[in-house]
This record gives sequence, C-alpha cells and structure tokens, in this order.
Amino acid sequence: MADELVFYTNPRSRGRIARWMLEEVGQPYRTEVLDYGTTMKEPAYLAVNPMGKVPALRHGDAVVTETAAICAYLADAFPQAKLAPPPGDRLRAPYYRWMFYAAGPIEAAVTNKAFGFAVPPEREVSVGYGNFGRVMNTLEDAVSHGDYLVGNSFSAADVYLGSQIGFGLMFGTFEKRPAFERYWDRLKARPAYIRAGEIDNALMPPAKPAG
Ligand SMILES: N[C@@H](CCC(=O)N[C@@H](CS)C(=O)NCC(=O)O)C(=O)O
Repeated sequence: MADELVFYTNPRSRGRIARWMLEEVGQPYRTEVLDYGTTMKEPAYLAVNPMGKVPALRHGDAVVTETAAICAYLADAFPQAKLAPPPGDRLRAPYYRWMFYAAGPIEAAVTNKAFGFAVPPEREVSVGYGNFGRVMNTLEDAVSHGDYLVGNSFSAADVYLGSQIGFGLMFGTFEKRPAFERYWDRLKARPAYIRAGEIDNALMPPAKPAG
C-alpha cells in the first residue's frame, strides 16, 4: 500500500507527541514498537533512522524523523485536519516561529538544565537559547495572548510546544507558572491527546514487582 503510514515508536519516548499528532490527524496508521538498545539499533531500523532513535514516520516511500518535523509533515500532508495555516498564509510566521523555537531553544535549554550543563553568563550571547529564564519568560508571554499559539486555532505547534510544557510540568523541568498550567490544562483535555495516551499506556511494559 503506497501511502500507508507506519509509526515507529516506544511508549516511553517523545513518540507520545507524534502519536498525539497522528490521533489529531485521524488517518489510519500502523505502529511498530522498537525497544531501547536492541531493535532501535538494529540494521532494519537504522535504515529508517540512522540515529537509532524514535519516533520516525514512514508515509509510502517518504521517511520523516524528528518529532517536530513529523508534526509539521502530518499537518501539511493532511490539510483537511486544519492543524497548520496553509502555505502562504501570514499565520505561517508564528506557526514556524513557535515550532522551531520549541525544537531548538526550548529543547536545548530544558535538556541542559535537567542534566546540569550551565552556560557561563559571558557565553549566553553565543548560545541559541541565551539562558533558561529568558526562554521561560518568552514562552510565558507566547501562551498568554490567547488559547493557542497561532491565531485562534489549535495547530501542530500546540501539539509540539504544548507537549514540552506538559512533560516539563510533569517531570519538574519546567517552572510551574500559572500561564503554563492554564495552557496545558486546555490542551490535555483534547480527545486526541487522551486517546493517544491510552494507546501508549497500553503498550507500556508491565511494572516489575518490588523486591
Ligand atoms: N531530536 C529527536 C530526539 C529523539 C530522541 O532522543 N528519542 C529518544 C527517546 S525520547 C530515543 O529514541 N533514544 C534512544 C537512543 O538514543 O538510543 C526528536 O525530537 O525526535
């Protein structure tokens, strides 16, 4: 089937973001679960993503990796889902802006902080995200102007950037600012988000008994 969507993931990964996007799009897709350290690093999967990381998506003979790119690709491939402003629309400006901001500065700032990498203040001028506090302030402003990031409509930018806020609030890597909590409360009530979570939760390995 030329246009089959195949979703490569692990339920304990950023693949949860891509699945949420797939559920928003509403097209049928087949899931292949890869395991850390084993099938993720085998030749069959390295042919899909040489990074040996999930998620990845195959659409017919096209492959897209990188969670933000998967969300953007799906929004454009299935415009009937109305998850991105159409190409040429001025709203494409904030759409690109927040998508790239989430994949670059936010991801780097949050990961570096979580793993204890501190940027010396005199080097902030050369580091793409400057400093963590400025990223948080910029983000707080972005989610405070309306219900969604782009115009008045929910978009793939909310799936991707919103997921970073959701994970950040859950794992304590984000400051619990009321604006983040209000924004995330709105997003996490979406039926597609709930459905995606249920599918991934059902794929989680059973918890090992204590002792
Ligand atoms: N930049 C990639 C990061 C993907 C990534 O790091 N995935 C992790 C799980 S969240 C992974 O597959 N790790 C397996 C490994 O590196 O062996 C994206 O945004 O999709």
